[in-house]
Amino acid sequence: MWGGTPDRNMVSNMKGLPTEWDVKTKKNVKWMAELGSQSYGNPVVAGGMVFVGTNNEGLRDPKQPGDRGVLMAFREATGEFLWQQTHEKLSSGRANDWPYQGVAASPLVEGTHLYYTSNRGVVWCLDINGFRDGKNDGPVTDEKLTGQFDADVIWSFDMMEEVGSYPHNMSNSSPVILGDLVFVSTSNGQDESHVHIPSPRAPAIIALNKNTGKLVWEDNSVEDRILHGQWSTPSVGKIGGVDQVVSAQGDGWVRGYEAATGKKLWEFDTNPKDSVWPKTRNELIATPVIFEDKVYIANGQDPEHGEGVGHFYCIDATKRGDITTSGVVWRFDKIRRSISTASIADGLVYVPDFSGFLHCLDAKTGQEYWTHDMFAAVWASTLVADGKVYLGDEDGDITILQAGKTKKVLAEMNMGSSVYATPVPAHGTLFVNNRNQLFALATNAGTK
Ligand SMILES: [Ca+2]
Ligand SMILES: [Ca+2]
Repeated sequence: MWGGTPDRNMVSNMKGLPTEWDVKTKKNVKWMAELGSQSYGNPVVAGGMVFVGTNNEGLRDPKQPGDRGVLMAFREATGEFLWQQTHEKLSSGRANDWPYQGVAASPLVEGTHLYYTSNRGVVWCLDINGFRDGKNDGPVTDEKLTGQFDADVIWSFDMMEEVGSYPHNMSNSSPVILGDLVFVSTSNGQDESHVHIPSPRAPAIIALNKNTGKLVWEDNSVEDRILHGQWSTPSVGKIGGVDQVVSAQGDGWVRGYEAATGKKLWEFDTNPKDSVWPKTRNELIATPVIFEDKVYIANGQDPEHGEGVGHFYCIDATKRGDITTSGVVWRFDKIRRSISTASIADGLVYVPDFSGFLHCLDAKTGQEYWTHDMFAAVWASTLVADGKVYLGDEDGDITILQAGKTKKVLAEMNMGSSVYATPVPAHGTLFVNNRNQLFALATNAGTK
């Protein structure tokens, strides 16, 4: 899943990941697969396959032409294309489904079931083995396309139809699961006027039964106070002994819910009370990270709004009610607007901002140890693994730094086009997608 684990902490205990490669000479490049022309989601590796969202400019199937969102599946060992599911764009256009942006969510795989949100605001549950297992898995068995390259649908839930959400520009939530429930954000937001909220009664977050796709609970604490869109994705973890879903919402508040029931436990405003949208008041696009009873998150804005002031918080999520004051463990105000999710490892927080600065902070106090300037906008998040910090940027560079209180840049490799995704480790291989290609990188792979 996005972040690897339900707490979304971008940290892995994997060893032996590659620290150098060259996509031109193919050094340490195990394989490369062509995607569409824009890819904002992250690869997810499970069941011997790699899954990634993109658009349809790669046109794998001429019978499914035009601008579409696409989820593709590849064989993990070889990069062989296995199957895809495509989604035509919504007829409402950029208001709900921005041209060429494709499937922007990262999927989640549990066993043989894969869950993701399409560009049309539909939550899908698919069989990762598609029709290659010789079986059309249900309840949905009326798929029009049932070839070996097509997707086997188990169920789907249309958030626009079922809970009345009106996604602003794009639906992008990456699901998270606890027990029988799958949680997603609806992306409900403003219309293109940037004044009206067509569906103020639609929830910001929903819980579906993972087996049936039926709605179990929903919450719309945000009501008509959405600043813009809702593009954060929820996290799950045990906090103070309680299983919580943590959701960063369109009014700039983070909310914690009892996972099983949807009962709201706490809420936290990430904006100073005197801040003014859009100059100083921010939305929340980063994913909240749950670590040792705390929630870590940066606020920021849609990349189209450019750079600006931001805030990063460590929140005590064992508190209840409005914990905007009582729940602040520390805050860090030198960060700029950020859409990146933090990594917390060995007492340190690594979090980049959209202005291109990677910050290393003390997880307990928020003290800053160092900042690294990537010299390019950062949409992605850090991966910490094997004592190293990996981070990609809009110039297409992946920088590898030494993890720890002392800054040391170890390597920088260019991927050929913008990297909006976060490097994903699996079985000693690093999976990285740029805008249009998916790479499997491993030491001693490739031609040199
Ligand atoms: Ca099947
Ligand atoms: Ca089916």
